[in-house]
Amino acid sequence: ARDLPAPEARAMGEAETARFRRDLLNGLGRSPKVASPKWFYDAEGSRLFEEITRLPEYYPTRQEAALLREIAPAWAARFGPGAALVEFGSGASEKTRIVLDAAPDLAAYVPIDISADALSAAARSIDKSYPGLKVAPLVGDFLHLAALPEGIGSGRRVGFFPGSTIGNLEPAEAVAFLTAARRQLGEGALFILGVDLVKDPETLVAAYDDAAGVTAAFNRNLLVRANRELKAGFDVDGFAHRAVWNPDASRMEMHLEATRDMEVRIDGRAIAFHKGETIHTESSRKFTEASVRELAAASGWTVAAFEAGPAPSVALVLLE
Ligand code: AVJ
Repeated sequence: ARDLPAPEARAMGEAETARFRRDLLNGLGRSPKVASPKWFYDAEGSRLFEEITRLPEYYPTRQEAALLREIAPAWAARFGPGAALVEFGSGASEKTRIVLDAAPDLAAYVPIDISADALSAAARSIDKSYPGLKVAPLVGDFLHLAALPEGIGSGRRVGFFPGSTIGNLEPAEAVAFLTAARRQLGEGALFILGVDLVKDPETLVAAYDDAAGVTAAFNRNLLVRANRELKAGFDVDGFAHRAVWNPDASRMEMHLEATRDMEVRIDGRAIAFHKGETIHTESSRKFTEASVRELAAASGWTVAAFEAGPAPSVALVLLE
């Protein structure tokens, strides 16, 4: 049975727009200019991301789903009776089903997502397929976690954070998030973490700069969204998509590069771009087993299992 999202969820629209405006203006006021990848995911951005996950070059989703299918039964056997699965940044929930299918004794599922629309669609579809499961969606930024909903039972809480979304966070943010999640999930918690692994730069760059241009559209959609929601004046075609491997920070970076000098007005403010200047829109950190173990240790978790799949490799990590 599904709890309807709280009525506040819809009213959050305006506050969310205000946060987007403040955050974007703040990021564009810096040097070098930055924007947070969390603003990619309006309806169109979420649709484009789903399209990315089916691209031949974008291996992480496919590789992770295959690996999860293999290991989910063994890991689910550790959940115990009446457990609750808490998914951070739930999105389209195809991977959720792999875990739910492997864990028939699960009592509750708590998807958390910043997009109220994506969240209620996903919650509805899970609710339909798993009638005995209590589905309790939570609208919000999983980085600034509200309390877990009531009535999700007293079993073990299992965090679920697949898709290498942890790679979007700065190292210190990732530690802060995993530390907060551990506190929030409480005594005896488990946490299933998906990470992408370091590999040859050609494979990595292709995954973020696909031949069909879907990732470029996904990146530029940030400007489209700003134009629509903030009445910003971006000339979207004046920005080129760039995907760059940064070996020192062990991360893929996406940038939007101004192809000429220009001035963009947002909210009465004029923001100058010179030709070649970029907005750094996303970092996707790539891990090694050692860097995952370091991250876990710094966050107070123990690595109970580390499973890497076949090339192009991603890994799933069970934390306790
Ligand atoms: C959903 C954040 C994991 O970083 O690979 C895909 C987003 N960006 N293509 C990633 C993304 C460009 C994706 N995450």
